[in-house]
Amino acid sequence: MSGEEAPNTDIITLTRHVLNDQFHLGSLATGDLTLLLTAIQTTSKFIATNVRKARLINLVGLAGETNVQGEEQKKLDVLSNDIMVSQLRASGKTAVLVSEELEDAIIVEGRYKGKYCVVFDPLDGSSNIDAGVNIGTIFGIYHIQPDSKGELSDVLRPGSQMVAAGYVMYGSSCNLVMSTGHGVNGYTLDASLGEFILTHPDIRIPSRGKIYSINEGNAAYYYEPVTKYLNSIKFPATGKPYSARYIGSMVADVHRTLLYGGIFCYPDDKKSKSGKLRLLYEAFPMAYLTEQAGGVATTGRMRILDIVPKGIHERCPVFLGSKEDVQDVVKFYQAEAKEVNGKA
Ligand code: AHM
Ligand code: MG
Repeated sequence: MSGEEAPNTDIITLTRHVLNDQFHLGSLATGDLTLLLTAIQTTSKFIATNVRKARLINLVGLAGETNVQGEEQKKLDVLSNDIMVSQLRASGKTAVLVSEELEDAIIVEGRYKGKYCVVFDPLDGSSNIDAGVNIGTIFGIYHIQPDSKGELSDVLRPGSQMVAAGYVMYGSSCNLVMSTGHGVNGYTLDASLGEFILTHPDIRIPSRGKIYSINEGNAAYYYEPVTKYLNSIKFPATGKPYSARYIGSMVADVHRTLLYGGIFCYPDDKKSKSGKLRLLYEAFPMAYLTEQAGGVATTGRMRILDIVPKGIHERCPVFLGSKEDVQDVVKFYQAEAKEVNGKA
C-alpha cells in the first residue's frame, strides 16, 4: 500500500441528501423540489466559475444599466440574473419568479409552468466584486397556494410559508447553505467533481455569541434602541466587550453568524426609514435559515417571518442571530415602546 488514502466512495451530495429527505416523506415526495434545486445548483456553479474569472474575462465593471432600486448593475449581476431565470424556467417546476434585478415578477406560462415560486437575489453584495470580497446568491421557495395557477399573490405571503430557503457564498470556497424546513445543512462545492458535498450537517447557532455585525457608519442616523443596545455590548458592566465584524456582504456576514453566533443587524434609521435589506429575497430567506438553526430573526418590533409583504421589492429592518443576543436588542425596543405608551 502506498501512503495515499483511498478516496471516500460514500460521499453525500446535495442531490442525494435532498432525495433522501424526500424518501422519508413517502408519497408526499414528487422529486419536484429536487429538480428545482438542481437548477439552483447549476446556476451557482456557473456563477462560482464566472466570479473567479471575472477579472480575467472583463466581467468586472458596470453593465451600463440601473436596476429597480436605482443602483448601477454590474455585468456579473446581469449574467447571474439571466442564468438563474433561464435555469429556473427550464426546470419546468416554477410558476412565479421574483429577482432583485427585475422590476416585475415573471409569471411562467405554458408547458414550463410548475408549482413553485422562487424569490432570489442572484448576486448579493456585488459592489464588493472588484475587491474580491465574498458575494452570494440568496433564494427562497414557496409552493403555490392550493387553488392558484401561479400569480403574484403566491409570493406576497409571510416568509414562514416558504418551503425552502438558502444561499450560496462565493468565497475562498463555494458554500451552499439551505433548509427545507428540517434544520440547516451546509455543502461545499468540490470543483473537480462539480458537486456540492455535505460538509456542515445540522448547523445550530450558539445561543449567545461574541460578535456584532452592523454598518456603524450609519450611527448618526440610528434610533435610540439601537444606540443603547450597541453601547451595552461595547461597554458592558461586567465581562468582555463584543468584537465587531462587518463585511458589508450579507451572505458572508450571516454565514459567520450562523456558524459562530452573535448578531447581524441592518436596522431602520432616520435616513432609511424601512431599513435597506429587501424583505422577500434577502430578509425572509436569512430569517428562515436563522430560525431553522435555532436562532431568532426580528425587525426589533416583530418576527420577520410573520410580515405579510405588500410589494415584491419591499424593505425591512433586520436583526438576526443567537437567540440571547437578539433577545437583548428586542428588550431595548420593548423599553422604548413602554416609555412611549407611558407618555401617551
Ligand atoms: P445589494 O443587494 O445592493 O448587494 O445590497 C445588499 C447588501 C448586503 O449584502 C449587505 O448586508 C448590505 O447591502 C451592505 O450595505 P451597506 O453597504 O449599506 O452597509
Ligand atoms: Mg441584494
